[in-house]
Amino acid sequence: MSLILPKHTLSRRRLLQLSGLSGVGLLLNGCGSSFFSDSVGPIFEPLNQSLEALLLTPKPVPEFPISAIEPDNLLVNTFDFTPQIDPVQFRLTIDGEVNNPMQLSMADIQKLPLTSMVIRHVCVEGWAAIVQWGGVRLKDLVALVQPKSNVRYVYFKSADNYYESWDIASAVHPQTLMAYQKNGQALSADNGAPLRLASPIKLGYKQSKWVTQITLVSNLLPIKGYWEDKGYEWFGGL
Ligand SMILES: Nc1nc2c(c(=O)[nH]1)N[C@H]1C(S)=C(S)[C@@H](COP(=O)(O)O)O[C@H]1N2
Ligand SMILES: [Mo]
Repeated sequence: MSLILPKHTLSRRRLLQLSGLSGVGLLLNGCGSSFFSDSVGPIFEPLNQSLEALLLTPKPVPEFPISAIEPDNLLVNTFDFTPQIDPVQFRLTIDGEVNNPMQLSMADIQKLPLTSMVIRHVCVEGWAAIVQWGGVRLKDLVALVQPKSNVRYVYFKSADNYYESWDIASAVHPQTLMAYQKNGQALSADNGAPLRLASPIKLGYKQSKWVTQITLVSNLLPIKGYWEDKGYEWFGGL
């Protein structure tokens, strides 16, 4: 498999073991490293003290039943062009102030636990839609790369030159996903395939499509986001 880890290598079996654990267990189970072999031990250790405190307090946003999905209401909102990305060639880079930077294929990502949620997507241009998103919790990806304790922000780079930045607490919220499914089907190119952000706690413009790189940092740069740098509010909370 093509999971690339500079220091540690996850076998397919280890990834499957990992996928059987709940997200909370993955991050907070401090005795995990004695249970698993040394090669995967680090990913079962706590993220770190300061990030754990954030994980204990997130408020879950109420979700909708499947019957509430509004399949026609999610308008495609793309400002530049729609990148056509080969899902087999695609690699998601996760780097920055982390101990284990990684490049993950879609096959790697799809071995991690799948979370599905029905939430409202809200665009500041005046429309909203109830959508089902399926994907991997961003916090599970963050745990894999072992962020350093000073990490406070996350940058997202997209294949259409769009870019975004989020606070770490919102990024590791249990309902913040890197989604590869919409309304029960594989994500389309228009909606951000192969991988996009989806979260009920942020406005539409924060939810980058075609994400190719996730970078964890301790400080925000002067460049914050495609719309933020044109005057939109940075936090973009819902
Ligand atoms: N890379 C990228 N991500 C993006 C955009 C974009 O133009 N490029 N548009 C944003 C806006 S304003 C919204 S409302 C949603 C729309 O998602 P959709 O096109 O899947 O409905 O994507 C967001 N993410
Ligand atoms: Mo939007």
